[in-house]
Amino acid sequence: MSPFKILLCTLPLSNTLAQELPNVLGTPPAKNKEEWTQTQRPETLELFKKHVYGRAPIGNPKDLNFKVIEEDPKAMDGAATLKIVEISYSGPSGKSAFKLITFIPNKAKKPAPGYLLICNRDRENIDPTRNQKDDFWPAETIVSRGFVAATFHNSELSTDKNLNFDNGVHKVFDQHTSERPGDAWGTIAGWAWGASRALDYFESTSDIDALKIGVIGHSRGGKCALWAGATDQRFALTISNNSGCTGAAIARRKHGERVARINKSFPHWFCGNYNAFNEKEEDLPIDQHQLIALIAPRAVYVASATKDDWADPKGEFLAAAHAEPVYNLFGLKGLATMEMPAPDRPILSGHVGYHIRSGKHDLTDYDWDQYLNFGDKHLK
Ligand code: GTR
Repeated sequence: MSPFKILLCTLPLSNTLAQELPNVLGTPPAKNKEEWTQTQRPETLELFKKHVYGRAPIGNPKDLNFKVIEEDPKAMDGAATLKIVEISYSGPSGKSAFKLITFIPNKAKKPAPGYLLICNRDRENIDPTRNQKDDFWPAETIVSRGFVAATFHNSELSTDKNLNFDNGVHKVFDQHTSERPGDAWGTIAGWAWGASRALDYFESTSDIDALKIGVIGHSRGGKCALWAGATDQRFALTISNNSGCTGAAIARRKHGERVARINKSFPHWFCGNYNAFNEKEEDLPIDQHQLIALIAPRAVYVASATKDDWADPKGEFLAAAHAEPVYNLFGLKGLATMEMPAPDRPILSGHVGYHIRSGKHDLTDYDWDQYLNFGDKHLK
C-alpha cells in the first residue's frame, strides 16, 4: 500500500472530527431553537455568504415576470400537463430570462408537491418533448408518484464558464467595477437564485404547492441545491446528490477534491474570499455540516456513491451526521447515527436522509427512488 493510501485510511473518525469541527450550534452554542433561529443561524449563514458562496445582490426583483410560453394538457400520454414558463427579470445592466419546464401530474390533487431539479448536464437530460429520456431526470416516474417534475438549465442563469461574469444574472445585477468585491456571488449562488425564482413562480400558480417543493441537484448542481436550501427557507426538502467539495463534504477532511483545487479549476463558482482557505481548510470559520444545519428543521437528503472518492463519501456522510444537534433543538431526529451505512442501505427515518449507492458519480434511478420515498414522508 502506498503511504498516500495509508493516510487516507487513517483519516479522522467521527468522534475526533467532532472536536476539530466548528460547533454546529454556533458560538456560543445555541441552547434552544429560538436562540438558533434569531442569532446563531443568521451568523452561520453570514459566514457562508462572506467566505464561501458570496452575496446575492438581489432577492426577488420587482419586475420578475412569469409567462407560460408552451402548454400541453396531454403530455406524457395524458399523465401530465406540460407548462414551460419563461421567467424574466431586469436589473442595473439590462435584462435576462430563463425557462422553467414543469410537468404537473393530471391525476394528483392540486396544488401538487414537486421536485425542482437544477440541471447541470446536457439539455437532452431534461428534454421537454420526452423524445429523449434519461435516468438523470425520470420525469415520468416523478409524475407517476404524484409529484410535479420541474427543472431548469443552470446555464440560463449563468453559464458554467462565466469567468468574466458577463452573462445571465451576473451581467444583469453585478456591479462590474474594476475590482470584483471578495464577497460577490459566484455562479453556484447565481443558479441557486434561479431556484428561488422558480419557487416564486410556484407561489403564483394554483396547481403547484410552493410549500412542498424539494430542490435537487447533482454534483455542482448538488452544491447549488444545498445553497438554495440554506438561503431560501421556503424549500421543504433539499437533496444533495454526490455534491462533494463545498457541497456536503467536510472540508477539514482534505479528502478527494480540496478547496485549493476547486478554486483553481472553477474560479467562478464561489466568491473571491474563498481563496484565502486554499491549503488552509482548518482556517475556515465554518465547515459543511453547518451548511446542512442551516436547512433545519426542514428535511435534507445527502447521497454518495461508492466509486465517487473525489466527492469524499465519508465526508458527505459526516456532514449530514454532524448537523444532528440543530435538528435536536427543534425536537426532531436528524440522521441520528454516526455510523455510515453499508452501500445501498438508505437511512430514511429522520429529517436527514442518507445513502451511499454502489457505483459511480451519477444521478440514477436508484437515487431517485430513495428521494421519492423520502418525499412521500416530507412533501405529502
Ligand atoms: C468536477 C468537480 C466537482 C463536481 C463535478 C460535477 O469536475 O471537481 O466538484 O462538481 O465536476 O459537477 O460533475
